[in-house]
Amino acid sequence: MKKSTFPLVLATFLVATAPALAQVPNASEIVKAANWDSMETVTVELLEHDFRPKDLKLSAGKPYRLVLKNTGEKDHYYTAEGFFKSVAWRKVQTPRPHGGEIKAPYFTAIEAYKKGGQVELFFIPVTKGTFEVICTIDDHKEQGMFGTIKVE
Ligand SMILES: [Cu+2]
Repeated sequence: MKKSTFPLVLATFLVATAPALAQVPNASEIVKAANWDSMETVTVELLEHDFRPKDLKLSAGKPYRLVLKNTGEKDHYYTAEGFFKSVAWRKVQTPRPHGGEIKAPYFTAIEAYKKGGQVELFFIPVTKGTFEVICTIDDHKEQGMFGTIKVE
């Protein structure tokens, strides 16, 4: 009985995850065409065990700088894989003057180190919807490190 239902379960899983595997196809054109002078900065604090604020509301087509600042005593992740694959990425950077930047088609997880670690995400939301964000370390999600990013 269990054996015969397995392929169906697997097929459902593949269908459900398929859209999340795609990335924004024309991301570089979207990034190039955007007016980055109108960029809005949104800051999220990571600490034990919370994201502040927990829920973000962003506008599709608008350039953002999302600052993730870990003010806690432990390392924390800001993992929003579905969201990260649904935006046009410009870059991810750590602050000047001693930081650096990374450009990639998309990211799957972002970590900010304890006691002041800061990572800045530059992107334009493309796909509308509500995406989950969690910290994947130990039981941090169960302790309260979860939230949503809503794109309208
Ligand atoms: Cu955490």
